Amino acid sequence: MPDTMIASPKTPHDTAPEYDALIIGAGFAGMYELICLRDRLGLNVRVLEAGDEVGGTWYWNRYPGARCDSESHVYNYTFSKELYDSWEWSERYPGQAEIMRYMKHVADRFDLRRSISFGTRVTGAAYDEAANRWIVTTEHGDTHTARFLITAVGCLSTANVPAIPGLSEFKGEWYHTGQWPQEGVDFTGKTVGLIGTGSTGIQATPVIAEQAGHLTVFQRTANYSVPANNGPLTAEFKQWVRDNYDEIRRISRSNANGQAFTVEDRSVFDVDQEERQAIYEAAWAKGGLQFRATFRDLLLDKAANDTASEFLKAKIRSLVHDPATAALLADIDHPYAAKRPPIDTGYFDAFNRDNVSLVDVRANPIERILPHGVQTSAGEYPLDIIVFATGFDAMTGPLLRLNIQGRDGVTLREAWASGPRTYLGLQVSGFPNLFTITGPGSPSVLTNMPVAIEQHAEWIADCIAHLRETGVEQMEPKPDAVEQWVSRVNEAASATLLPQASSSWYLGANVPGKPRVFMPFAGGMARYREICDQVAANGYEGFTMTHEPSRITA
Ligand code: N01
Repeated sequence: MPDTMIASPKTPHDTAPEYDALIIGAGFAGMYELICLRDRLGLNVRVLEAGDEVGGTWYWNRYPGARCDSESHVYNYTFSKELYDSWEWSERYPGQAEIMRYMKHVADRFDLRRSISFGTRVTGAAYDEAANRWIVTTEHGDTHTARFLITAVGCLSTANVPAIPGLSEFKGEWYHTGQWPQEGVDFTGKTVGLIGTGSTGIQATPVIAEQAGHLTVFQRTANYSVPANNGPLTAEFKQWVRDNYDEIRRISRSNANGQAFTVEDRSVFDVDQEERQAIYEAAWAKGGLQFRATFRDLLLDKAANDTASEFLKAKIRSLVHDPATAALLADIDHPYAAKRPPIDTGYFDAFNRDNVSLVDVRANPIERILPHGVQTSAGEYPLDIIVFATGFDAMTGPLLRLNIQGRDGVTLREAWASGPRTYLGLQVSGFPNLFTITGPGSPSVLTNMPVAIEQHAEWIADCIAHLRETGVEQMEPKPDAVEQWVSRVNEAASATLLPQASSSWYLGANVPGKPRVFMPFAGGMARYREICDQVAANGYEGFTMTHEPSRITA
């Protein structure tokens, strides 16, 4: 038989479905990137999603009390006025179930599901240099290939379950809030332990307390919280939202935090003690994250921050009846808002209930999980259910667990051994044609996420359109552009009080062994948008573009 007749055996990659772009994740980011690439650019796109529905963080985080801390009228897409007009939120802060309804509404309206493979967790992604394609492997063992790979995996999607000895022998039920069972958990009459007092633990505590026989909250780091002051939206407010789409969009896109409010342009020290107190009281009564916006120097000057911090600690002491519990809750070791500031509905009040107690696991650490409870250095706490509100391996965790391998087989884990290194949070040197929506080094978690997501998804789509128009096959950042951006991210953080919270997940401090690097860009969303636009306008400066051989001109 002549050689030419011998068929070479097919590798699984030869038969893998080929796409122009693969997107990992069908939350806010993946859904919008799909709209941008499939419907606007006409690309052949597939989204791979581990969950059985769209929704991303809202699909997984359905713990009791799960609710958005951004106000509903800014917690949505704004790319389409028709979409905006087709939806009406019911509450000031939308709950998890309502956000899921919104996301399903978007999926239906744009016919997104036909391009999404649900129940498909990505387990690996390797760059094939010769073919200039990404080969993506899923948990089912199948592969998909694409020229462009876009991660839309969120910043807070890798649950951090602490490695406490004995957990595997626990005879009761245990749950992490970020992997909550779809069918819910019945706490009725149960003795429940909740570990963690971040935004999640603070949202869940009052709701679980209402159901449980007894709830013990295990607190390692005390936290500030401002009342959400949630409630149903009035018909008048809903009309105002409808009438002010342009203005709401303009404000949220033109400030540092992506919210529909701007930080007041005054220093804490521009006003006297009495006026300052009145400003804080008004902000407390209004509720929500706006408390942070009362003065421009709250996050810049420790002395300024101390005034807010003292106000909030005094509020805790006034709300909680038992002085010892109040003292423990108010024993906060970091500046206000240096960690992501929680907002709550009845968190501190919950400690006035007879069935709620607080345990200090900073002074008396958890030593092990027993078959029927938790043991700290001070004693044993019998429990039927343990809730881990212990947060996430934030920002880098969701990307590293994809097992991404770039040029020359270098893994992302190796490239980021000392912390994440990106250009604009969008691309990584040595990983061509890989884009990371809201990646480390972008403002992401320091802003209202849909605003950050829309900017990234649109920038990436515009960039891919440019690559196709100009015959560029391969794009990746230059090492010196990455170097400069990493320095800029550090400088932006150092100009604020943010790095002063030593237990902050912004720094990776909540995960043992994780490099301590301040991960998001703290220079503000509006400034960041300008930088990205300028980079594009300057011919994507800082990136290496490799053209198709036929398109290279002398
Ligand atoms: O997680 P966290 P989260 N033993 O990391 C404690 C977003 N979010 O899920 O500070 C004992 O903030 C840990 O203690 P410490 C929001 O961006 C958004 O609450 O490390 N305790 C801390 O108290 C938020 O910031 C919404 O000392 C342990 C807690 O667990 C982010 O998600 C709603 C421990 C973890 O707090 C993460 O919030 C909710 C251990 N071994 C959350 N390990 C929205 O509104 C950890 N802890 C959209």
